[in-house]
Amino acid sequence: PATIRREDYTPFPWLVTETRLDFELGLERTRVTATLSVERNPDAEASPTIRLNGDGLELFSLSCDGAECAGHTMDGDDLVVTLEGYSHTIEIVTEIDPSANSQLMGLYASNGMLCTQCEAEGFRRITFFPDRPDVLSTYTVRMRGPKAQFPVLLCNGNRVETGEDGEQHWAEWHDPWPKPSYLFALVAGDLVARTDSFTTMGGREVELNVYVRDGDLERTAHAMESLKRSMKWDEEVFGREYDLDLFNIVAVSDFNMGAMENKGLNVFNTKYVLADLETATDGDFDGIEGVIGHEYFHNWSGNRITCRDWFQLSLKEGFTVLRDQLFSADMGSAPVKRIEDVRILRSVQFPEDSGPLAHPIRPDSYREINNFYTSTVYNKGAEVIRMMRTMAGEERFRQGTDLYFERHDGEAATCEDFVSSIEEGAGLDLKQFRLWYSQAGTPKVTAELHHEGQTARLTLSQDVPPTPGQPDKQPMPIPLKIALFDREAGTHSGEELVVLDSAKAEYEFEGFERKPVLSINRTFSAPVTIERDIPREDLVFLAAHDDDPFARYEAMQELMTGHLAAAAGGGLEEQEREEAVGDIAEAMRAVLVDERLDDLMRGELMLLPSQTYLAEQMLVADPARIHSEREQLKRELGKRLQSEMHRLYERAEQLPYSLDLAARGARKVKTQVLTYAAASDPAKAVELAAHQYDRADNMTDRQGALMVLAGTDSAERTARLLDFYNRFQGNALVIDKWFALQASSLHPNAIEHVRALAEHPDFTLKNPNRVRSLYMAFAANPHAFHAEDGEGYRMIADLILALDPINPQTAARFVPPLGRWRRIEPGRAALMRKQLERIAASPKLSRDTYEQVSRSLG
Ligand code: BAL
Ligand code: ZN
Repeated sequence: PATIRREDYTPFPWLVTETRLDFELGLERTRVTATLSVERNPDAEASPTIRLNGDGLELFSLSCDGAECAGHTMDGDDLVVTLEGYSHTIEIVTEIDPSANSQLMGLYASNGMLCTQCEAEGFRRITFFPDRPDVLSTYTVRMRGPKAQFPVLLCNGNRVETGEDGEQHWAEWHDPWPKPSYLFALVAGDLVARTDSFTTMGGREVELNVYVRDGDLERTAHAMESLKRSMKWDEEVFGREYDLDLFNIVAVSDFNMGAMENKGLNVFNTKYVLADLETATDGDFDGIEGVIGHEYFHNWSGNRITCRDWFQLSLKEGFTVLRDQLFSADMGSAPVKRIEDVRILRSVQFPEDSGPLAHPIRPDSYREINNFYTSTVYNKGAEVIRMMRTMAGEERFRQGTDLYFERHDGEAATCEDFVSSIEEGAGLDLKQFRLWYSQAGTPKVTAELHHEGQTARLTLSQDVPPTPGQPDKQPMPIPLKIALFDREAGTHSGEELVVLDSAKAEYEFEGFERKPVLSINRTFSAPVTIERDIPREDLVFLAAHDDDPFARYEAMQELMTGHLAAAAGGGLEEQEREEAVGDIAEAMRAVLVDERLDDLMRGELMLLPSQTYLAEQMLVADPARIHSEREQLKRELGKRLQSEMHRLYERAEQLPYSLDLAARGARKVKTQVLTYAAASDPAKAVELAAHQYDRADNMTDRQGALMVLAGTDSAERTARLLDFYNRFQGNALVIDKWFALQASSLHPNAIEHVRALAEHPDFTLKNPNRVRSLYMAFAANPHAFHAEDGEGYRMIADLILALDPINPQTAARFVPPLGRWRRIEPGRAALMRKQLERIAASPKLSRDTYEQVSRSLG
């Protein structure tokens, strides 16, 4: 497949001023008539032809200005039409079979309804069109179909006309906002809606609908409340007002992504819409609020201002992730939200950045754009913009974003446009900062603190590691919030922001009688790793005293990571181990009994670093050793802190269910205590977990208990798994949990369980949520995935080969776990590589999977 390069961008020679689409709807046969009004683009080089992208389309008929076209050819899947004059009307008729569309890109059938997914290049599977984000057009869409089958007909914008004609009915929609084809959406089906309204700051009354299948309506209240909160928040914090009289959300169960921000008609994975206390965990509630916010915020950062080309994806995604993170922080616990965001970054993006698939947040080339909807583009992209905000301060950053929205409204813009706007609006010099857009790799900052007389001297140096195609890197500006603590007083005299913009720099701080304790990268002000030689007692001090909650969490993590990496890496003398575990236990004891801490934060501080994060600390990791050391630490902590944990559990158990932060915190620490008990006293853990399961009046408690039971070899495990299945049979999202709990369990036979579950009648390769619930959970379960004989790798490779012909986009998402082979010990690395080679040898790989596998082997 051809490589597409950022530097080759040229504007499209034609403007598509109006697009009219007529759909004759049917699950198995939908006829699409597209009428495009085109005229020459004065800002582009003239062309004698217009290229209309297609993907697997059959051309039924074609006309230009009501007559035969001067000429046309097929170039691969694209239709190239000769046009001689300045402006023309092209009419194209295609026919598609939505029921055969298992890729879930373009127009497809899901449970008897029709829906679309067009980002990035799905529109070309509906009709021939210049399917690129810089071609903006005004759409009028008429759809017609059997009323009984498709009582609800939805599209972008406003409904302007409806009518009936025997058993058929039709609706016409008009979207006044010019948009790229990737934001087109159509839904037709038997749906019901929760309806509400929102009055914007300018007084516009907006009708809000959340459409779901009959029976799901009761589970849409949280989604609707989240939507209203998002609309209000965006007005207050970013000054952004909604711009149509209608905002529709539709939930579909077969969906590749989380959701999609189509103009005025967001299409959502049911996972991010449906929730009630019996079927959704606290995490699910948060996920819904975050994703509803994210898609809504795209209306400005994505739709009103879109991307010039797909290399600019982070322009809308990085910025919108930052916006959703800030929104969620304002709606709940800001410190806990920050910790969760950093945990995702470190467990998904850092490994991406240090592996064969590393790429800058604004990539330079791709073969399949679907492969670049990555944690780097999204999460690191958000961190990069967050750094600008940190350097500018909130107020000046807002001036920057105001300027961006004002200057580029209605345009297809670039990352450079965004940076220039922030630079000018916020009054920052971002010349060197632009390197964050072009250089891949997680910078490593080394910090050394010396003390002499009254002076503390901090030496910082940075190293941006080589990544594929980028052997040499330049130093980047790295904003680091720091504080120097007096170890006796337990306080510091103020936080400072230093911006390290050279390979090495020294900073002096006066007035320190004793060597202070350094707290660095507070709030995770920069997406870097920090290397420092810090005594364990200083980490214990920070874990108890740091007033920045993130830094306190970080100190706990560093304390545990230092020990586990040393233990799994080279082995430890018994005495060293004893001392390290003793220090960790004391720090954890302080966390368990600290009355100033809320339980949500306590739950964070109790978390052990993940295996992925630990593996990331090592040049070459042995997953089995990391797993056993981590389990051993859990066991030790569980034993040593048994009575503190018991008291915590008993206290937490008293709180009745509510969605307030205290009750959520209580649920979080309860399950944490169970995980420690499972390691230190399995019989007791089984008893407690079974009790928690049986008494549960909410999914958070029930799932937490079942997760712990799933890792045990007990009769209680079997009974509760069966109960869970029977209780929720028919509820797809909860049955997804049932699959995932078993695939991610600590049970020694997890791999056999996954093999058996793949044969379960409820398992299907056709539904991405189900596939992910079984196999993503499995690939993220190190002790099962990294089975010594390579069976886990073989199973993932088998899945990729089976799924690729059905849904290549989802199949390719399973390649990265195998692509980590260079960072795994040689025996397993060879087995991982062998599976990648086996996939590569398959004669008919999709462009998606081919690209990921070849980069991973590269
Ligand atoms: N634009 C794809 C889905 C999302 O990021 O919102
Ligand atoms: Zn997005």
